[in-house]
Amino acid sequence: MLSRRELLLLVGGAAAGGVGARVLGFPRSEPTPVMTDDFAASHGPYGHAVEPPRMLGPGSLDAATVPPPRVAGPIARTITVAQRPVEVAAGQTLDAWTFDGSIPGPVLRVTAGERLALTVRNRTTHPHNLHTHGAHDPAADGWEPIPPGGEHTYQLDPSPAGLYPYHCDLMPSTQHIGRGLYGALLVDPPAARPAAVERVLILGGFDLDGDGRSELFGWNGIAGYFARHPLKVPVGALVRLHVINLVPDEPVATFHIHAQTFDVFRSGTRHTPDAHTDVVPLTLGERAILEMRFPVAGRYMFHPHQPRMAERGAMGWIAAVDA
Ligand SMILES: [Cu+2]
Repeated sequence: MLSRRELLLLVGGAAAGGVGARVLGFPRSEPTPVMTDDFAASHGPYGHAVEPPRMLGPGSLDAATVPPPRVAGPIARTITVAQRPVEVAAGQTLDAWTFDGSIPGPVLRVTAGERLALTVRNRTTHPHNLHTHGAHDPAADGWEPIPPGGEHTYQLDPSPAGLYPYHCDLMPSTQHIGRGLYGALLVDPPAARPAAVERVLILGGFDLDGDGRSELFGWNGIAGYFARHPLKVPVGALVRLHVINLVPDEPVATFHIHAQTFDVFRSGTRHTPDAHTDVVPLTLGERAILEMRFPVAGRYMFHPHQPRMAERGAMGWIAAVDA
């Protein structure tokens, strides 16, 4: 089976060698996709308006969704910034800037207080950088541009334990974040959190026509993906979702789940829940660790409670299945 990156390279290669990096229109003047009778007939009453790329199947987004295991010691990573077309929905291609070839970039994971040596190579024709949220040496903050062809190693000792975004921090952010330069940094507490099924969900927006406003939205880089390919978790297990909002052009998004409620750990920096609810608001760059269990097998819908986002690709399902 092809990895997600291989799939994306195939998609990108086909676009580059064939029709070129076409940005297909979904202009903002177009109405939000409407669920017509025909649509409902072909998709069922819980259908979704945006289809993911047909080459993607179950597991294709695991690299962005399933975090790497916790590591107790120091970490060294190299990330390459690359420009390439990415099919973010069926037939919809974004002329993307990527960390390591995909949107979002790789999930980084380190234990609080341990060294994260992060080398970033810029293989594009634009300046970029990699800025991490959280506390660290200001000299490694990542706001300075890395020129085309250049590279820089950030020496980070991330703290406190929590969930942080990383992203390119150059202006205009609507482009540098909107075209895909973002990812998740998990900073574990020295004493591990309780064992759980952990998943990362980063909400992004896709401005396909370059008008500064996202026309499509998606979790982990692909619109419509989790509606077609539900996130599967075992019935009864503790599920820990690391949820980040990186939609650059909307003031706020929410994470909402149907048929269940969850504990909210805002930014994941404290060990007691800040709230227990079913809708959590997240401004740009804001994030939360959400913990829940699904005692009954079935499909639990999740989406931002902003209809425009849910209808344009950010609706999905968690499927609780018997282990
Ligand atoms: Cu950038």
